[in-house]
Amino acid sequence: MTPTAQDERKSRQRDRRLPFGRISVVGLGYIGLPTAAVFASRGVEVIGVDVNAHAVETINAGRIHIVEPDLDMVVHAATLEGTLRATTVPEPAEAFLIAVPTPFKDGHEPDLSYIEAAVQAIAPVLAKGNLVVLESTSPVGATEQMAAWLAAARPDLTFPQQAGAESDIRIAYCPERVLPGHVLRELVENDRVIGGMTPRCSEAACALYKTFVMGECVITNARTAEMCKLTENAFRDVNIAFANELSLICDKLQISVWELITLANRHPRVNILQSGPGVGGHCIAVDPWFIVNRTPEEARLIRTAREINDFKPHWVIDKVRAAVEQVASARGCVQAEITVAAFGLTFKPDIDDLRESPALEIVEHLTGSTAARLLAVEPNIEALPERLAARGVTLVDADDALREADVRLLLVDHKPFRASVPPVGRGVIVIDCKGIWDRGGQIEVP
Ligand code: SAJ
Repeated sequence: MTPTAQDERKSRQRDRRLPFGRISVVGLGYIGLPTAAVFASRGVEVIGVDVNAHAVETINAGRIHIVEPDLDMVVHAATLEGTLRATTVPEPAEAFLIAVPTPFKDGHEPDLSYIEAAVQAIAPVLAKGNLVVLESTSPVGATEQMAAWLAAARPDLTFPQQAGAESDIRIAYCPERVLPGHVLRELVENDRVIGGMTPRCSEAACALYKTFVMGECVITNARTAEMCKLTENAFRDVNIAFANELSLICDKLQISVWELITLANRHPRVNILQSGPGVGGHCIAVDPWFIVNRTPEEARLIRTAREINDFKPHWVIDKVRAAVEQVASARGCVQAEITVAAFGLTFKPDIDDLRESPALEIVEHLTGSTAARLLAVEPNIEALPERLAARGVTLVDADDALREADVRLLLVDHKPFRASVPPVGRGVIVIDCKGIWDRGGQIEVP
């Protein structure tokens, strides 16, 4: 950056009275990078930290290593402007935001090792007056645990659990709540829940987020903020499980679940979500387990919802296998002569993200559980992931799949699939998990 650009930025910061001159975002993934970029776009100097050297290089070159609409432009502009810089080694800053993964281990035990590693990385550069905010979706108590790790690493500083409002370091939990695919808009527009370890911690975090948040910044304590994030995703999971359970019931009772939900939702106080092939992504299928793990006796509904949603792909697989058998026996041929085409592989419509996708899981499982030939149609990717390609699945376009398939398996309601209902030839079976080609569920056209 030229001195002139730097001077201009500094004077802009002064003009707008930004509460923090330099912040550091630790973890430059699906949440950390957009957050860093949005802060930087408001004139804040942002140091992004990530252990992945490739990600760091890519960002410093003004490009991105993840998929999110418009993020490339914001990152490009911020690196050009000099407000965003990435590094693998933390540097001093006034505020640190931690946005690292929190997966679970065996037995759905939350894995906080990425948070612990981030804490150990920033501890040496922490200074009196700094704010540390945890954004990662976390089990209740994680913020207190983070504060304890920091206190152990820096006995020369005081923390809220020791010094209350007078602590040297302020600590808060502030969960991200943005929808993949709409991250840049939702980061700015959504309300933010801010749970400081003390009211002064909350105030500091609130001032930080107000740099770009147009929604309301609502203050609570750290535990409630942690539980709030888990509750939002568990609520959605339970509601989808309700729809998925209805889809099994309706299949048995020969009722269209799609028509049923549409009709029930006409009631002014009923709002059922949609059934599908299962629940995917890295949030809704994971976060409810953080509640179940901490309170297994109490979280019975939340656990059951998880089990129902995890069961749904297996139910779909059985449907496909039964359909293959049915077509083969009607034709008097072997199953290897039957073609199944799967429409959609991503974890939800109109994205290219295959991670934790029930559609992908179904197709992969089918490669080992049916002799039928398998085709896949996925308009949002260029090539099949190795785990499908190596097992004989072929990526084709929708027209070829429609022409060749004896069993049409609609898994994701991508826009091109929603555009029209393809005519069904004699003897073809349609298994529509999203109710866009077959509002009556599974039907056989004689
Ligand atoms: N799904 C259904 N039926 C529905 C809606 C969704 O089967 O009616 C399925 C989707 O196909 C997908 C899964 O659920 O497989 C999850 O998709 P989603 O769009 O519900 O959620 P995510 O995982 O993309 O994002 C969620 C959001 N949480 C809520 O809406 C409460 C987002 O706001 C969170 O920030 C995000 O999790 C997160 O990072 O925690």
